[in-house]
Amino acid sequence: MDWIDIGLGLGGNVGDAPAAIAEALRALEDRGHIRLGRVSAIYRTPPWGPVPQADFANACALAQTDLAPRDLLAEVKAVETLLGRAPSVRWGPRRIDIDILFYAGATLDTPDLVIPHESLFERAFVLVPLAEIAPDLTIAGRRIADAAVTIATSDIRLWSEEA
Ligand code: PH2
Ligand code: MG
Ligand code: MG
Repeated sequence: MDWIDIGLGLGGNVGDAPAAIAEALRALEDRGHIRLGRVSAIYRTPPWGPVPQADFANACALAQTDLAPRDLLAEVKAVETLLGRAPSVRWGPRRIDIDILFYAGATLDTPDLVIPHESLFERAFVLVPLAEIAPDLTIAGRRIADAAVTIATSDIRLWSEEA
């Protein structure tokens, strides 16, 4: 199989979240099925969704994989488990979450895997890091940098900045 361009979104808010993102990226690469390209900075983002919880660390990565979409999903889940992600409520706190944002130009709509990611364009915590590393990327006909300016991003900060 050829190497396919993909995008990953990473996030976490339990323990040292930036360290978890770094560890996850290292594990994905070490296991041999993902080659990392550009990786964004780590951002501090307010929790999105119905669950009140701590701020998240979020980042995005461009990469290539030799796995088919379903095998890639299994691979990112394996790395989540490796890092000690425990079962939690939907949208609840987690040590690490690794989401497939896009898989080349593929579209897939299944109960456990939707590509492109179904909430990509609603989430500043995805669009801001993705626009940093791939402003001209087009997903589902929309340029990422253009999509990023249509949503509220003022509460997203670099992790390294003071709160
Ligand atoms: N992930 C969630 C729920 N809410 N909020 C932010 N800021 N970042 C996330 O990664 C996140 C979230 C579950 O997927
Ligand atoms: Mg997620
Ligand atoms: Mg997920």
